[in-house]
Amino acid sequence: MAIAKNPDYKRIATEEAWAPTHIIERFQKLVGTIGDPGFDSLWGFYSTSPSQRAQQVFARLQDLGERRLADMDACGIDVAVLSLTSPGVQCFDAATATSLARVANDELAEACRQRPDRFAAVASFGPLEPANAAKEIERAVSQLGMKGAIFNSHTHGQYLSDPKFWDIFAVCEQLQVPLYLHPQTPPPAMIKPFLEAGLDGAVFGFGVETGLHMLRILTSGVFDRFPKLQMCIGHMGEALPYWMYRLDYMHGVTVRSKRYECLQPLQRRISDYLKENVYVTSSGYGWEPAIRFAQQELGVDRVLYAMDYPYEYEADEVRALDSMNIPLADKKKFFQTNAERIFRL
Ligand code: 1DF
Ligand code: MN
Repeated sequence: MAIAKNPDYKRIATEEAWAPTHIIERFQKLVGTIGDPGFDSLWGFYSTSPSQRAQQVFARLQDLGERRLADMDACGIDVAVLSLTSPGVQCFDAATATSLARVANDELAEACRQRPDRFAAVASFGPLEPANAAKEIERAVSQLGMKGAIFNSHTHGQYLSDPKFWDIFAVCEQLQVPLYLHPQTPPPAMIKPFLEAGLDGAVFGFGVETGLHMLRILTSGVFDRFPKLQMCIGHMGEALPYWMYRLDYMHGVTVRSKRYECLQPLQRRISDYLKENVYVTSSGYGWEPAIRFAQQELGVDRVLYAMDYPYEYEADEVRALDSMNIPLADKKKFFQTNAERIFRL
């Protein structure tokens, strides 16, 4: 049975994946050619597996019309904040990534213009050309009306903690739009023990890789340099909220011991940045205890809803979150008003 609209709040889902056919075809051609076993595992599966999961994800990803709207209606989702699916343009060479990001952003913005009542979007960019990436984010936000930017963790094994990428943080801070750190598979240097156990994907590898990336950004001093920058991470913060106490303690003692040249003192604690510069979405988490923990430790203004369509399309999860035992005012923040404020919908 379809989930009805809720009279008290809109449901805004904030990590919803899309991919145009031409980019999926490029993914298919890239499998086995770029020396990235994670990419091969992920896109080898989705583009060739006869399983129902792969077939359904594959079809749903490519739809920005009736099918997607019907699926949103069936689960009571009022608005989807869309993005190009992982790894986005980051599996391509630098120049291809820059030009494909522009094309994908134009396509996604057009879909949002068709259905401004149902769709909003965040912009892709090619991190390996940081100046062009910043220009594209600026264009996407100020000319296309996109609501922020998104990247899918490492780019050919590189992390945005490296200052050569910091133009990207600068433009997001300056435009006052959120920068969403979305998962992808661990890079070649990390993936072997994950892959040999079948744990490289969304089950665990994604979270480890993405939590690591967020932590590298935090410890590199990005938020001391860009104190107004706001980032988003999915999957209830990729486990980082649960780590906060230990991160504060061990990061603190490690820095004070001067053990690593690369680990310099920060102005605030790790947990302070997580509470003041990071939003957490519930993608892939139909689980009240985790959401309540994040709300308690980060604040109810920092935790917002995401479904992770089409990778996690479960009406029962919407029902479970709808019936969370929290004040209605907090539920409205979770489903609606936090997203409206952060993405300026
Ligand atoms: C999967 C999950 C794939 C997520 C995704 O993009 C993705 C998956 C390719 O289950 O294979 O975005 N996710 O965010 O959990
Ligand atoms: Mn996702």
